[in-house]
Amino acid sequence: GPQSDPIANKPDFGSLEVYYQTVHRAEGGGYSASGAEALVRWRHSQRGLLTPASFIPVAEEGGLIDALGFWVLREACRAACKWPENTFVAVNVSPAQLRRPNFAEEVFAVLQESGLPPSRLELELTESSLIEDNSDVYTVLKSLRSQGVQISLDDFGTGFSCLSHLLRFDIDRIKIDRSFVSQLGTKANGAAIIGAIVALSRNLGISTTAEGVETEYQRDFLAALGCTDLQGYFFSKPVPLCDLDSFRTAES
Ligand code: G
Ligand code: G
Ligand code: MN
Ligand code: NA
Repeated sequence: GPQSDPIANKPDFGSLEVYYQTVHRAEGGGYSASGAEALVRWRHSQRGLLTPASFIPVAEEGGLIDALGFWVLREACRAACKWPENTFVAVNVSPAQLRRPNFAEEVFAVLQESGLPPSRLELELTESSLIEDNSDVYTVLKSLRSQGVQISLDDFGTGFSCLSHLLRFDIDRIKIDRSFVSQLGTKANGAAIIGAIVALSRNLGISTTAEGVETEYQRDFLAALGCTDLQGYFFSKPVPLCDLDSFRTAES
């Protein structure tokens, strides 16, 4: 059934790979990497490297998303253990995963096994995870945060009733959707909306990551607004772990 051990029932994930896209923070005149987001890929023998849009919905419908999600989580935690201590790894979580009553305990087990401190893990939820008025989800999030796991709201501004989610759930970070960032420098609306989200977040004590930063203009504009972190092709595309140069230490 859906509540059985997702790891024991793990299908063969041999052709899945985790890519990482760095997240950057203004520091001492530069922009150093503060963390990275794990983004799953499927290396298909005939069709090449597939992005999640082509297989995540299938995994969700076929009941494989729990197993896939835990596989990505484990890979990401193991990888992040070798990065500098002040960095985080962000992992995307599907709504179905969050509906598992034991989800928090399962995450703690992966953290313990990998040795990654909970505060270095950030779980990215979409607003659709929070839409159903589900007290289990509330309990799961509370439990995760009580151990120091960070919770972020992905694609912020594109879903429904986002402000009521901020009222009901304690969130550590908002990820500003790239549709707003892409308007910077071309349309006034994007700047106004991002300014409002950043101001709101600061007042609530929530961090912000702007996604889809592609130009120097966008970087400078977002930094001036007080956006906490920046992510996008301007800094780096998602890359395989072996190409993640930002976190490489002298010995590795
Ligand atoms: O990787 P890409 O750059 O194409 O990402 C597309 C979408 O796939 C994003 O919305 C991202 O949140 C989602 N995604 C990427 N990796 C994972 C994953 O491991 N689990 C889930 N549930 N979604 C993921
Ligand atoms: O989880 P999320 O929905 O935020 O997924 C991030 C998606 O955004 C991935 O598909 C990733 O490849 C993509 N992405 C990351 N940076 C950029 C960027 O600067 N521009 C564009 N167009 N897409 C980006
Ligand atoms: Mn994401
Ligand atoms: Na996003």
